[in-house]
Amino acid sequence: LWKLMDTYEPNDPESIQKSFARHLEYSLACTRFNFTMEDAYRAAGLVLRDRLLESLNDTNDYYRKMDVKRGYYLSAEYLIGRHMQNAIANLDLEQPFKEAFIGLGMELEELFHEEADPALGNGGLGRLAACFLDSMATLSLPCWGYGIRYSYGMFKQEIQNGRQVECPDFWIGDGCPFEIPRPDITYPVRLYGEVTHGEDEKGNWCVNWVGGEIVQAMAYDNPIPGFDTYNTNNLRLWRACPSKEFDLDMFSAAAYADSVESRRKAEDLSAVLYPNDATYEGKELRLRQQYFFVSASLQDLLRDFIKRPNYKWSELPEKVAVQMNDTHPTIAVAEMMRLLVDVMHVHWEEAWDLTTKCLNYTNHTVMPEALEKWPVEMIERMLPRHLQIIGELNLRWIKDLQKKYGDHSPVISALSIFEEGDIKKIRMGNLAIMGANKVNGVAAIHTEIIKKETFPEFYKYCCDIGKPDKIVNMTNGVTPRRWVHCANPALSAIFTKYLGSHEWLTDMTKLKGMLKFKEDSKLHSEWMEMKRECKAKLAAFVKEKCDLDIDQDALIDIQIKRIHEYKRQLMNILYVIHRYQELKKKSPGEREKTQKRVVLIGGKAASAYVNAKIIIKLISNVGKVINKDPDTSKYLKVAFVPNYCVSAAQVMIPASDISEHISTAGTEASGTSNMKFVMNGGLIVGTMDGANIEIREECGEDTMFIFGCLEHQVADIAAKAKSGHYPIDSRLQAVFQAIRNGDFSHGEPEAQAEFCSLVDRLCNIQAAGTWDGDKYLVISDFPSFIDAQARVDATYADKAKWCKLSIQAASSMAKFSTDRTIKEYAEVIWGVKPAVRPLED
Ligand code: DL6
Repeated sequence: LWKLMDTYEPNDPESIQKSFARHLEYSLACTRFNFTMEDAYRAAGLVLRDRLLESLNDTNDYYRKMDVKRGYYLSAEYLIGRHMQNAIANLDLEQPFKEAFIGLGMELEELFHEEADPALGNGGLGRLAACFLDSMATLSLPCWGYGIRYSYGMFKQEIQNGRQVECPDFWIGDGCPFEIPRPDITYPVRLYGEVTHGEDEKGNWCVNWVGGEIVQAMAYDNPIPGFDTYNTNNLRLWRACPSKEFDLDMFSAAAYADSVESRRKAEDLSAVLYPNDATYEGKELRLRQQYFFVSASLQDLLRDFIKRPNYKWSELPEKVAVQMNDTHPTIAVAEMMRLLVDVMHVHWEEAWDLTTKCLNYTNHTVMPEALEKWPVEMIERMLPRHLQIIGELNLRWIKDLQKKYGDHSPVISALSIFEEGDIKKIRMGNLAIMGANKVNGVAAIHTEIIKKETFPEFYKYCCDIGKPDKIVNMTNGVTPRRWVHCANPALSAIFTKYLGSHEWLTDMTKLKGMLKFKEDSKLHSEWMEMKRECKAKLAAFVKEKCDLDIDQDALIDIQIKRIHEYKRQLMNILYVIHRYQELKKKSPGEREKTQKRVVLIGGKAASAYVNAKIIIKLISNVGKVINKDPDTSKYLKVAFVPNYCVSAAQVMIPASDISEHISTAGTEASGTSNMKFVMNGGLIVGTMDGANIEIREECGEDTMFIFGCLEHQVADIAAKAKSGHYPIDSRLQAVFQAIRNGDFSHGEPEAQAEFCSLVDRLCNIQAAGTWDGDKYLVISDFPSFIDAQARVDATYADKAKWCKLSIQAASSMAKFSTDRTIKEYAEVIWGVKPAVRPLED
């Protein structure tokens, strides 16, 4: 068999063509003479899959042979984006694939556009997980991702009459050519039922969780190839299937239909991604999803562990490290205990020792509403054994704390896993920090906030037991393969040309070598040409999506991210209105002298987030007025770009001159699009928040237009806002007035009422005694935001200076490659080492 298989050359264009023709005919049942572009994409996907599968299998064999320690990333979300272009680049198949398809009369680019954009995540957290997978593979680390194969990913956003409409995204439609269904890898996952006590077959006392319903988790593997390595890792996603056993007695009974219905319901478990990010929904289905994928993943990794020859439980932490991505998978603490104690019969104390050495937890947000809490009653019904385990763990935890701090210390109620109240709840954040070996934040400022505000009592406890480094910082990053090389081939070519090799793609410190050319006029003209090329692509994209013509010579100003009040898209659009008002005041001659700008804003709002949806409507309506005004439209355009997603980002980011990262100081944990923009030579208008701070440190103060209050000033300003001593800048007053006058309402009474409600809220007009005012300090930061934008215009006027800053910033981004981030996770948290697969294996 081996000899037969060995007859094709993975990177020979002719082999690629033959394999393409074979897949067209025999896998897809098309003919060579009659197929669509979509068929061609699928067949090309299968050609690629063959190569990926080989590499995945060989890599797994190698990891097994070397008996390496493995890392497992547990995440409810992976915002993967399109796979084909990235996989071709990472497998170093760009040239042969190009040649092969040109030979067949097709452009590879066209095939890429046929691919669905898998959006199995909401935003930053899910996209980070996808970048992490790319870096794990590139660093040849034996690490896998585990998650859920949602049939419906993040909704598709349509904009109808300026408003967001959510449409289902059935991304797997006719199947995804890259994934590998594994009907041979399934695990039962029990839900509900009851706990009984009894004796096992050896007569030992044991606990049995029985009854309820059993769902099968079936694996779907998604190979993740590394760049410049022969290693290919795996993203294993679980799909919920009905339990295999079918109760034959029911065939004749009336309950038959019910039985079929309940089997169908099992499939609903992995049907849909919850479209919320900074808040969570206490919905039972969501907890079921979380437990479902956590249980399957832990069963899978433990099965792999016990397959190792002569395994000993005491060696588990030497062989396994697990990362829990936010609170979503943190039921893993209790499930790991259940599997070790109830199923593997490890003693409780040893099981706890192993659990706390293997598991780690990342916090991704300072928004307290995102730290999940589940009603005890719900856990009791759905996971009765887990409630017992959590109860026992909490008892021991509290005893330990009482010994340290006395019986009635407030530390105890703060750190207890249970929250008292009308509805008693389980705090998943507390369960995670108690059960984790390391807890990390995602940017320096965020990690300090975790210590100071999110988990202050826990940090104190860590210090008191002499382990302050239980909380560590792991500043986020992004993969330069997708976000520079694939998204911006022209820039990638410049770097490779000036640096003499593409080594920078795996070692971004090499980009420092560009700094000596930052004033070189030849590089300047190539750099500007690169930006022009990107802007031309953007212009075509905006025309298609928004039916708007944009001036490619204008300054391109972009804000793309989830719509949220703390991210302050509202402040951005208020500024656009202000700019419009200033333009209107000018004479035609004066207007000629102003900097032309195109402002693009995009992002999805959680479907139940009313204010975020009103902000989208306001942006759309402002666009309708400004873009049509003959006095100003030459100088200022604004559009809301619908359905922001990974593939849209790949077009928009490379074209930006500036991008907006303007969250209130202390609210954005890190941000990662800020990194993508700067890597592509865009400069940032930003607050001293999240990773902006570290980007500024790396790139130089002159490359960033910083404004707004600092994190330590926020509390005082908010107190003033609450008390009513909160002056409003006259320029902002004028903007509010225009909104109140209905200048952007298009005579729609509903929009008028909604826009006024936004303004009233900022102005602190309160409803029935509750303060729900300018929580995110838009009013306070607005004047300095105007100043920052003026500095942008002035700097942009000097093209050589701008170009120099752009080169300087893009060349100083080494720290923000996920290769650096993942290396730190591997060294500091996981203790996982690279296992580089040699080719002959
Ligand atoms: O860590 C990745 C990313 C950060 O860059 C963003 O600042 C943060 O908002 C985001 N968090 C989420 C949802 N959080 N929760 N839960 O996406 O994580």
